[in-house]
Amino acid sequence: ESQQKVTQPNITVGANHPSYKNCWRTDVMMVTPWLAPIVWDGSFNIDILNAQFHQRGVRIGLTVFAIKKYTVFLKIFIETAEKYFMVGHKVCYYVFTDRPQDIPSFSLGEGRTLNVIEVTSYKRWQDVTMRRMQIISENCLKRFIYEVDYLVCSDVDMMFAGHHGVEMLSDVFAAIHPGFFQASRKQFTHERRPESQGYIPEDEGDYYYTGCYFGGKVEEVYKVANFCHHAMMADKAKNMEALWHDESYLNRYFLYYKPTKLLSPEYVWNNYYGSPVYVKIKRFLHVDKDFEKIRSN
Ligand code: 2GW
Ligand code: MN
Repeated sequence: ESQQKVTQPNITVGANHPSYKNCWRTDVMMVTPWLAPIVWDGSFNIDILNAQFHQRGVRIGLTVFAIKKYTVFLKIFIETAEKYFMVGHKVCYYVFTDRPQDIPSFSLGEGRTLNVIEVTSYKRWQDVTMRRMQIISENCLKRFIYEVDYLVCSDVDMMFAGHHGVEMLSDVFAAIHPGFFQASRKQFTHERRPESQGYIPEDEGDYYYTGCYFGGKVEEVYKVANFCHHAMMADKAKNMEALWHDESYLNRYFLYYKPTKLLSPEYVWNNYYGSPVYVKIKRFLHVDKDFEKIRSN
């Protein structure tokens, strides 16, 4: 691939909006080639967006799975979500767990509710993480469609550390994996076996998206989750599993059904990747986990 020299645009033409200065950056890509915005700090005016979403009375669901020992992550997840996630909007948490008795009670802000939904666990951890897609898709039809407008689907071993507001929302959105936002296409860890339903050819792939945070309108999330679940089942029938499990199938989906908005790695940071200058704010962090302890049965 030829190295393209990116020239920094100087935005002066047509920049009439009084607050445009706080809504444009020239050091990072702010829009995909298919014209989906990439959300970075300094790319939006939250007051304008909040007014728009309040006008529509938008309801937002946040799904999270806490199966087996992963229930320990829930406290910090919910407590930090109360501080940073969609503050001032209507929020429904959906906690899927096999241990409802281990879910503590939380004091929630106004307009926010938490629903605990019991699900069965799976023996293999790969199935625990992958089956989330099946459960999400089923609940889209059964429940979410009646209760919320947008859904955000997250890993539980995370903590909110900065604003996550309605700027994220769009028909269907994905987050750029923090380990790959500066990587070239050939470095993306997509599934490369053509026999797999997660297959992405070497010369395709737009970004490497993380499996730990995605969302959109309920009907769009249904399509994402339903595709991923069926792709997994088709592979399973052939005794296959994509390299990064649900994340691989998610990347495959987004290659051919492109997200309408992308979240910059600010929205899913991992301190393992340090502090690059582009990342002005780390809004969401992977919590360190003792792998041995937390992943043993
Ligand atoms: C247990 C053993 C090994 C791996 C996962 C689990 C496990 C996961 C579990 O016992 N209980 C549980 O509730 N989970 C859920 O699955 C939980 O919500 C957790 O956040 C999610 C994904 O597992 P996690 O966070 O351990 O995997 P990561 O952080 O390495 O996740 C990335 O890769 C995964 C696929 O391998 C997924 O795509 C995930 O979305 C990615 O962030
Ligand atoms: Mn995780």
